[in-house]
Amino acid sequence: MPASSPLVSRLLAAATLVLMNLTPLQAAEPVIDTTPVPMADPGSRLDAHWRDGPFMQVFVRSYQDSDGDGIGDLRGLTQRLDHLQSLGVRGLWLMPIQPSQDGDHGYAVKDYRAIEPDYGTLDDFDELLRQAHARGIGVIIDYVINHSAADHPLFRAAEASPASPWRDWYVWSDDKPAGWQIYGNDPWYETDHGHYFAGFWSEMPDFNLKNPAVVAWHHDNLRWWLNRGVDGFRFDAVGNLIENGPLAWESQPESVALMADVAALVRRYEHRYLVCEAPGDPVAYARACGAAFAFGHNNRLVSAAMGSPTPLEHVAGYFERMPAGMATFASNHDSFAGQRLMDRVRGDEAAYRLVAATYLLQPGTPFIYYGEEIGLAGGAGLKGDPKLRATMSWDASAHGGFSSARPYRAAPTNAGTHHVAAQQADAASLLQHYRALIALRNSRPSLRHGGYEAARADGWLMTFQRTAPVAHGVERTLVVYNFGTRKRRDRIEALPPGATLRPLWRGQPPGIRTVDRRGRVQLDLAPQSLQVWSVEAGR
Ligand SMILES: [Ca+2]
Ligand SMILES: [Ca+2]
Repeated sequence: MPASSPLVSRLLAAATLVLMNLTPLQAAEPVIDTTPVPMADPGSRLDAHWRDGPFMQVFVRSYQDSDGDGIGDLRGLTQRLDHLQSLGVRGLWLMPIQPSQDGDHGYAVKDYRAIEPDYGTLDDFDELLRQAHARGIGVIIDYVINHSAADHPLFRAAEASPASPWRDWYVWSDDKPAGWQIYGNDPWYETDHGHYFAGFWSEMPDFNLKNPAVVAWHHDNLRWWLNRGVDGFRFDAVGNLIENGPLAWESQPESVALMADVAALVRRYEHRYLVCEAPGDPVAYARACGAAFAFGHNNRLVSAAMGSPTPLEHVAGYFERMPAGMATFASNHDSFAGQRLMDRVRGDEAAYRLVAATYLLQPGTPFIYYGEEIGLAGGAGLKGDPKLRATMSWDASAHGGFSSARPYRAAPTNAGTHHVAAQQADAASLLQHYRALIALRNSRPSLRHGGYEAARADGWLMTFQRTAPVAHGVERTLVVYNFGTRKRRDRIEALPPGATLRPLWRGQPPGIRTVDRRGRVQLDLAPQSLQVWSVEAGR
């Protein structure tokens, strides 16, 4: 528009100035909804014990494609719930299901209250919840509180102008701060207006969790999902929430306190569950969150199964030191936690079975990684984390039953021989081993959530007892492993004198044993084997 006079020109300039000043604010208004979300618990259809597990960790993108685009989705997962139910799984952990910038793992979240379009819709999610609950299975979802995607409208607004009302939702510095190194990288990234902090990836800027408005908004997001009926959360990277300096960024007291507040929020809802990922300090976060992953235990367990007796002492002693709420696992979606179990044991299925039998019968809440129950190896031709996140293998058809189309990612190297259909038909398969272990665990309160006593490792022998109060007294279970490759005869001690032992595990010799008056019994153990006994008081 041409200016016809100096006055009009000045007026236009003034109007433009007003518009320029307003633009950031006007643009900021619709960026996100900050209306408080009050608690409205729909209740729980699950009994309180669903939280004892075991859980199955599912990467939706690689689990089951329902619409022929080669990408796993929520409807596909819903179609596979019968498999999970028949396995005895009581909970699912879904890696992030919100729209993401990465278009893969999902940890770069673009919208905290929506579903990744590749995965389906909120209606699909509600249906998954209904169908899972009808099978006695709870569903927890990943929640990424530490950072958003750089493409999140909040960060784009914060980045656009230091005057943005969202600027303080992220971590900024005019000059590049010195001395920072996180996982080998400088976490400060330059923009046209200062440097922002991103601990994991330049495209995942850290939220400023010292800003109470940010924390309040995350609490609203959590209530939004809980009000919808989700059964809880797996919290990502909780050791990295609040940074106090280049030498004080991991597991700061403020981060632990922040998670204790989240745990209190989740606890107000019926039968919900929260588990935290904190490899640097699992114990502190197990106390704050109620549960945290047992990083380290997985590695020692694998080492023991692969022939190192020293770690076996640590495996036996773990739950004498650690809270019972530790979430145990053999492997997960991150390569820093190790390769898929089949690759770690280099195809030794006897070792594999021992690892499963240990973490499924010890205390803690077990998390099985999808495909672990059929012994899937890493993805063919893949490296790094994608190798651990290959497609699920259901049957012998063209794409393993995962999809009718070419899958977005390669199948596991052993998908041809390791799939659900084949193992379903084979009584001696790994799948039946998992099913039997889980059935045993689910059938006995002492194994599901009981105490841990008389743990001992002696060379290749490991033994412990589990106890729980039941209607008729105390249920006691004796568990004995021979991790060695030779048979052995061992005297197990610290049992109730005169007790009767009844066999519970399908692979052990039949017959009843009697504990002597000093509380001892002699057992013959096959190589790389497990025995589980019901210990019943003598008369
Ligand atoms: Ca699909
Ligand atoms: Ca942080």
